[in-house]
Amino acid sequence: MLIKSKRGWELPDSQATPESLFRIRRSLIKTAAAGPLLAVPALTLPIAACAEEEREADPSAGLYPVPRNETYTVARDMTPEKYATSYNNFYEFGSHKNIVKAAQKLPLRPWTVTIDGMVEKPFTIGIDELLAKMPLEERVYRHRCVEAWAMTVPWSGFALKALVELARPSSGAKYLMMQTFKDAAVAPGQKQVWYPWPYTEGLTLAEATNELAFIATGIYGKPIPKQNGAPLRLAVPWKYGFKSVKSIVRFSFTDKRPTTFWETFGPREYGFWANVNPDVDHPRWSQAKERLLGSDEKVPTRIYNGYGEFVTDLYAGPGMRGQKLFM
Ligand SMILES: Nc1nc2c(c(=O)[nH]1)N[C@H]1C(S)=C(S)[C@@H](COP(=O)(O)O)O[C@H]1N2
Ligand SMILES: [Mo]
Repeated sequence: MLIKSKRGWELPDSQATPESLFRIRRSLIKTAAAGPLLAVPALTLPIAACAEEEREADPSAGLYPVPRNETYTVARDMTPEKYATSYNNFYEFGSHKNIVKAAQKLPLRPWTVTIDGMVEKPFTIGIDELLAKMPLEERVYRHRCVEAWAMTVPWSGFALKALVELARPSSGAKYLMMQTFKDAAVAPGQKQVWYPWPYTEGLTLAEATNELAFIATGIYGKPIPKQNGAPLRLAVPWKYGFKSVKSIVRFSFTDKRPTTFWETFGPREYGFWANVNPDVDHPRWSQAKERLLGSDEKVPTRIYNGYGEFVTDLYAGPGMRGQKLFM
């Protein structure tokens, strides 16, 4: 059979994915023969089938829609809602794109967020109390996955800076670490022991307080669906999508750079900074173009995903010399 060799951006997403570090996985499965890894393959676990109309009502529904902040405009069509809410990356619920049903197991309440580390006084706050304190607005942002698919969506939520101010970090804090919940009874993907759960991400404090850094609590004028990271997820549109950690339960301030989920899993391919740059290829594919969800049109990718005017200065200092800013 003749196999046409494809450019990276022509690869189906199933190939152009972090999960295609299959070598590691295979060798683990081999060594674990007949062990728990094989006995409980995540994809065959029963998942809670749940039709749209049966879905749990979101207690925050009354808060939306919220006024749009027109500072952030995007010169391309909005992705139709059905694509943005049905083609997802959420490895806790499966290492493929079709995780909507599995994600319905995620409980919306009670949901608490812990703010700790280098802060004046650590505290835990319920999501509804947090939502009541934060200035909610809508922002239309581009989203660029490292796998080379992209979308344009209206997020609702609040500036991450507002949460940093609420947290009152001490002067020595340099980074903000953010973590997803950990509960393998809810998220069968977390039984895949070769991943470094819980999903962890981080930003410098300068990045976290940049005006673009956003905590999304809604999408398309409604509460954010479970598959998109309910009840709160990060949106940092100048970085590859994997930085935008979902279903956050912990914000921790620290003076040490956090080691992140994908960086731990595949350090040769995924770094801490992960800023979008069409000229810096992924080791296994080109980043020059992106595929728009819905139309499947291929369009050129832009430096910092089109947000250079907001973020270029973050990376200009001498401290950035030698940093791998684009992987
Ligand atoms: N906890 C968690 N957060 C996550 C992921 C994940 O697997 N788990 N995937 C990331 C990746 S790779 C992308 S592209 C976006 C996808 O967000 P979406 O499904 O809302 O489009 O979520 C990011 N946040
Ligand atoms: Mo991604």
